[in-house]
Amino acid sequence: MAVRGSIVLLLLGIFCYLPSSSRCQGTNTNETQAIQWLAEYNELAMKAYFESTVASWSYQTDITDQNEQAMIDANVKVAAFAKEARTNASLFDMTNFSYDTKRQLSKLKTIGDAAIEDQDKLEELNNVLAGMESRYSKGKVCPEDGECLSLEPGLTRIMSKSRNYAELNWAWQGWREAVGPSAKEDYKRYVELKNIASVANGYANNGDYWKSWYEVDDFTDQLENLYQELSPLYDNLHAYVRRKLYDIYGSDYISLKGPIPAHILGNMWSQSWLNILDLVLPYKDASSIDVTPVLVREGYDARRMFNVSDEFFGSLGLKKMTPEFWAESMIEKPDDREVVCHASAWDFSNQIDFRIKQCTDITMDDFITIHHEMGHIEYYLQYKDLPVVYRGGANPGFHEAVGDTLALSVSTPKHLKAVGLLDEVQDDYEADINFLMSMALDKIAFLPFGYLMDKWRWAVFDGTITPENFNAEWWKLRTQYQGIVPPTPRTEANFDPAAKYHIPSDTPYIRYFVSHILQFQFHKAMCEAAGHTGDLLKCDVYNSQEAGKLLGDMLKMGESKEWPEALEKITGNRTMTAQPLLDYFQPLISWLEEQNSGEQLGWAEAWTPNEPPVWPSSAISAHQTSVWASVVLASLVIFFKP
Ligand code: KAF
Ligand code: ZN
Repeated sequence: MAVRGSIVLLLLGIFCYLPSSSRCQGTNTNETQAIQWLAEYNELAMKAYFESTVASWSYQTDITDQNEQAMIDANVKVAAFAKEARTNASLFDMTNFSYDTKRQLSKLKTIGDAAIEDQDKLEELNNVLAGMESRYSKGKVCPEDGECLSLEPGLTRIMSKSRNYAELNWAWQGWREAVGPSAKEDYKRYVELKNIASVANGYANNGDYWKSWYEVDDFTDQLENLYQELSPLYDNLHAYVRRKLYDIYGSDYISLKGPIPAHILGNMWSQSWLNILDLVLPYKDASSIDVTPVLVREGYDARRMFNVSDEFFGSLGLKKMTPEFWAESMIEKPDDREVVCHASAWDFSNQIDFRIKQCTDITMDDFITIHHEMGHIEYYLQYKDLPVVYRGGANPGFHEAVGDTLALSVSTPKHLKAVGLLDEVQDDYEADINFLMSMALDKIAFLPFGYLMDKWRWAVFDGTITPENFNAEWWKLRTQYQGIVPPTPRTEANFDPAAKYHIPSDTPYIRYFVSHILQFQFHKAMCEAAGHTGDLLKCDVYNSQEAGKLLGDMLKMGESKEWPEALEKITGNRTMTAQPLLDYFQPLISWLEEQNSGEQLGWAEAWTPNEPPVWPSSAISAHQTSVWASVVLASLVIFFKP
């Protein structure tokens, strides 16, 4: 195979005299040769991407200087490979080629960071990226006494479990102090270098390049329309939760007309509010829907949680995880080395090796994340026989939606009871509202965050937001869209965007917003295929081969067609629509509207919460002791005054 491919290239070279010069570009009209060259490219690409993925895996599961350098070297090497492939793909005149040959060749002409001409700059970008990722992953917050805490599991547990305003503030601010300011200089350079790469790929800036992956001109208009359609639902959830938090934390910290302090919503970024379900549960007497206590009580470990998820995929007739997957994945946080804990799913491009890396904690949150990650692996397994250029989601949002779609079935109380993760379940209106509230705290609360992350980055890349106002503009968006405020004032000495993994790790985020729309469209379609009737919120596609086939057939397409085609294949519809999501939540929407009568929706009031007390309490008692000492001293002075 390698020899034949080389002959084709050699012939092209002789024909053009100078194989990679612009004189040769677009001169070969022979589609058979193009197809042959693509097959050759595919074999080489599998090997090249395997090598660089191995290096990245080694680094992310064992952050050392040596592994970092090996990864950078491998990235530079694979960039040279991508560049050469682009040059060779450009030799063809595709005008009369079939849709498929054209699509494959076109994909090879856009090469991401590899487009940076200057080798030093390419290496510099890789260095900047590795530095940002490792500083984020190694970030720790140290209490005055006791062990330092990393994000997973230490700080995450505090954010989800603590109801102490000051302690939450300690973890929230501590994390931002630990990983924010030190990322700023690198991030400035990162923006410059990413823009250089994107311009070299033919885009105005890196934001435009990221948007181009969605292959539709009006992508941002579509998003804005979806957002507008959903914001009334968010506003209602926000007002309801704000009232409950007001009842708990009081008027020092909550205004009923203003934004909510960002640190009391159960999550480091206020992106999911599921962890404060107990504070806002509509009907206290209905049966519990939190599986965390059961997971702990029943002695679940990471492997057993992964098995439950794998079994669900299998029940649909979808592909199960492979022996290599179980042998090589990292599903627990090692205690003998630094790793990148943020969950991810890996395709080593060799059609055999697929892995998950996750620092699993025994919680409901992580149980759902396992399904999310396995959804990525399922996609990989379904499209593994396509050419490498087509091994990706129909768009990035599709990739993010697969596992979440199945998790919509898994999360239903009836399903959780059936697999022994809930003790008892009620089946009445109150139980439905409690359940929908838990889903809304996860899915609806997420929407504005999912939208604003890349709104901020698009503006950074196009120069509308500059380093002088990185943090101020970040908080403008956080307040405008999420209706939250920082617990204490922020300045440009802070760099809070860097406290969210996807910013220092160069991972686009709009995919998750798209996914939150798509997963309800997929869920509805699969429920219909499974013969489900009645409320969408009750649907569980467990064991349905029909639902599995519907999904699997779409996944098998990879990115060989534009996404509207993939969407049509599974839903019969070519457009993103919020309707299935709105249908799913309809009972809760009506309930919230009723609860909020007399409540002022929105957060128009310019308001900031009072300063939290000092934490930990030892510091408070030290402070209080000195206050008491002064009082006693003053009394003595008065008493003994002659
Ligand atoms: C998703 C679902 C529910 C709630 C919230 C989210 C958003 C988001 C978050 O903020 O936590 N979720 C994740 O980041 C899950 C990790 C991942 O699976 O999306 C992971 C992120 C990642 C990590 C390293 C490099 C690139 C991306 N994505 C993948 O592993 C992945 C992405 C595309 C294809 C295949 C795998
Ligand atoms: Zn994901």
